Amino acid sequence: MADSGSAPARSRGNLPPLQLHVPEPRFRPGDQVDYSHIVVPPAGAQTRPDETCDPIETKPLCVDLIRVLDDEHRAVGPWDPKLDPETLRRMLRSMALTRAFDDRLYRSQRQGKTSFYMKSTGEEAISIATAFALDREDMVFPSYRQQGILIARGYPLVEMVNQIYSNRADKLKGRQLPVMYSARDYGFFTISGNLATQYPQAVGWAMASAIKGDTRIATAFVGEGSSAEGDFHAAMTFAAVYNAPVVLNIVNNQWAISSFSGFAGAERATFAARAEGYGIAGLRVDGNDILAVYAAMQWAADRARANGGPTLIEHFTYRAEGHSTSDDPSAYRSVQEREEWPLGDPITRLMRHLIALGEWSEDQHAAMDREVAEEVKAATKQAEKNGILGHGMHHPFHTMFEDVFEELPWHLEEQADQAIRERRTKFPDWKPEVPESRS
Ligand SMILES: Cc1ncc(C[n+]2csc(CCOP(=O)(O)OP(=O)(O)O)c2C)c(N)n1
Ligand SMILES: [Mg+2]
Repeated sequence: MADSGSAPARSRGNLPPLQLHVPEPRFRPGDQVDYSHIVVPPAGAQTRPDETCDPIETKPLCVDLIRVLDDEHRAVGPWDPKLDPETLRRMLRSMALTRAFDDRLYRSQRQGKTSFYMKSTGEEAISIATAFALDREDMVFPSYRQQGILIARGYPLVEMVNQIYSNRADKLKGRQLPVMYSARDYGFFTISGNLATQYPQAVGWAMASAIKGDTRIATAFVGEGSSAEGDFHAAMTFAAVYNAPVVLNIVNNQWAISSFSGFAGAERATFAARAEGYGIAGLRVDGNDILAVYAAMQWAADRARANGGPTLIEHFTYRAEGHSTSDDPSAYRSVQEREEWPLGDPITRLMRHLIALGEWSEDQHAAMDREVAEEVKAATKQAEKNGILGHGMHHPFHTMFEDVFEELPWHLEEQADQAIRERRTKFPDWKPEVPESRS
């Protein structure tokens, strides 16, 4: 038989056999984790070029780590955004509210009130700083871990819970996976489960904004794992070629479900370093330092507004919890990492900073935690009146076929009837909310 291309390996002369490198995380469950490979430069040591600089001037900032809060909890260096204490307290509260929301809704899933939930624990600074640094009119194209932006923009918590419970008040009519919010009036683009699609969408939106002569900019978020998607690179090319007014964020929380960041390229270069290849500005920032994130976001937003073009920001952080309620991280990583993460916890860091300024106290903090927990509890109780998973108080079954076509095409009409017939066979006691046949 002719050679099919699967002939056994053979040596040619003295050439070594070819090999692939398959990344392997440094530590697995039960290992003593050593963080010495994570370089944490001193806070305040990073230079801050002008927002209108040539992209190449940001090259050192793509491998460094922009940090503002130092070990004594002071804000130092040229990236200190010099925010007033009242703003800092509002940021602290938004982070605490986001964490309280996550904690309660996670428990709701365990109680069977929803099928699914995703926390952003440890990454709150990234969302909250973004919401504070951008204008309310700027458009956000988030991934599923930026609920903090919606919360900080004042979206009603009860609407979020209605969506998570897929109940009769869910504005998305139960058509989206829980946590995949959509809030046009809050500049929060529909979250998509198809990773990285938000990147080209954000760049397209930003280009349209420029074409229309508008002044609003766009921002997009992907996880470091999702940055391995083709959409990421297509978006980078468009953003660079047309100098789109967009801030492109990579949240490097070290993990993509059970895959460590090495599978997305972290062993080779920082994620921010990709900016240089596309000829755009790049920044790498301590994602657990809310002042550093705010300053980086503000810098990039100002640059975009001044027609300086796109910026790629890598937020270096750690996913403190499991990927979602369907995940058990103790199966693939060391459980101590969460406590030992060298860049600490973003809420604790801002709290200590405010205390060091004499603008906050442990007692005030404890009182705030109680307040935000009550606020979330009240929202969930209110949403529960509209129904929880499996209690039948969802949008009428037939509505799943509506709202796409002005008139339902014949094949969907058939599918709708078939679905209703199947449902009647499986659940003979089912009382349809509408006539059983649509015809
Ligand atoms: C295109 C696509 N591929 C794969 C998945 C399955 N998936 C959902 S979340 C996830 C991990 C993403 O990790 P990362 O981008 O680092 O974001 P993080 O969850 O850490 O915030 C994967 C692989 C998907 N939803 N879409
Ligand atoms: Mg990740």
